[in-house]
Amino acid sequence: MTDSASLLFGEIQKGNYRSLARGISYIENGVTDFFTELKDRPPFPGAVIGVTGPPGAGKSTLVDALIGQFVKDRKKIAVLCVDPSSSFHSGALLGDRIRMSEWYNHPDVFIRSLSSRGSLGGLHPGILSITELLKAAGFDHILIETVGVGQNEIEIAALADVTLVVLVPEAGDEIQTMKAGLMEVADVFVVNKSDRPDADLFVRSLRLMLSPAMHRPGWETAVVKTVASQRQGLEELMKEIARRLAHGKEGRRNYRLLAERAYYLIRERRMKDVHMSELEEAIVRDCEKGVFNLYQFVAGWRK
Ligand SMILES: Nc1nc2c(ncn2[C@@H]2O[C@H](COP(=O)(O)OP(=O)(O)OP(=O)(O)O)[C@@H](O)[C@H]2O)c(=O)[nH]1
Ligand SMILES: [Mg+2]
Repeated sequence: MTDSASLLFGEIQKGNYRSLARGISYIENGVTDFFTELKDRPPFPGAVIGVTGPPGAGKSTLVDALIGQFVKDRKKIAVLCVDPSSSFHSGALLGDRIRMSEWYNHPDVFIRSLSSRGSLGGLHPGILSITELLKAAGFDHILIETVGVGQNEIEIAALADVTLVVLVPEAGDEIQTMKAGLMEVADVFVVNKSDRPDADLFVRSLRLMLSPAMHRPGWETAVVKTVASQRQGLEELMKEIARRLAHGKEGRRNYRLLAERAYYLIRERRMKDVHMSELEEAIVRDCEKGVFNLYQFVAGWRK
């Protein structure tokens, strides 16, 4: 596999989209993680922009609008859409849900749906390597859309150089109980659907809520109003994204981010040969033998 992986990687670096699609499938299916290929190269440029937020907040509409802006700036854009609600290979179905069809055939745009693999939800464990592959293919920006439920938004923030959390004005009550996690991961809060009443009120209470955090060093969360469906507020949002990408995360926040990525990758590599189906089969065998002790089972696994 190593030889063919490196050949495939070479094709991907030349910008061959078919090879890229194949490479991503290889990572998704655990055929290879391109570790060797990625290890021996200087880091690629290319920035990851995470877009997360509650279901229906307008993430896809916003991503669609952002693609337009980036393409206008002559950037190459890749989009990964992650659907945590469906595990296994529902990629084709997912395609219908995203409203980005006008970009599917654009030469500078690559769109791919990913399912989350683990039965406990969360992002696909190979997603970090997939973003590296996209960088290798020469994409300037990689947008990752994921619904902010469970652990997703925390994981996405570890992968992303800039994290946009998309909210809607109706989230007025929600905001009081908003998970601390969501507050911490946001570099930019996008208040979408600002054509709705109470948008300004919502922005004010959001800013009020953020103000104590703002006094912490390295902490500066922007709030931007948009109407994604009408392409409004995009210039300001683009400016905020560019500003954050130019500065990078500051000091300790950057090291923390890298530590989280390292943790993610180490976990992925360590868990590589642990498969749910194999565990289940072994458990069935043990249970049929008599009393089952989970700890004994784990202690004895692949010893
Ligand atoms: N009024 C209004 N509607 C919007 C706006 N942006 C998006 N919508 C609509 O909101 C609905 C949901 O938009 P999506 O972009 O699919 O939202 P999403 O967050 O990607 O949804 P999921 O991926 O299912 O979580 C669609 O009907 C959009 O047309 C906006 O700024 N104003
Ligand atoms: Mg969507």
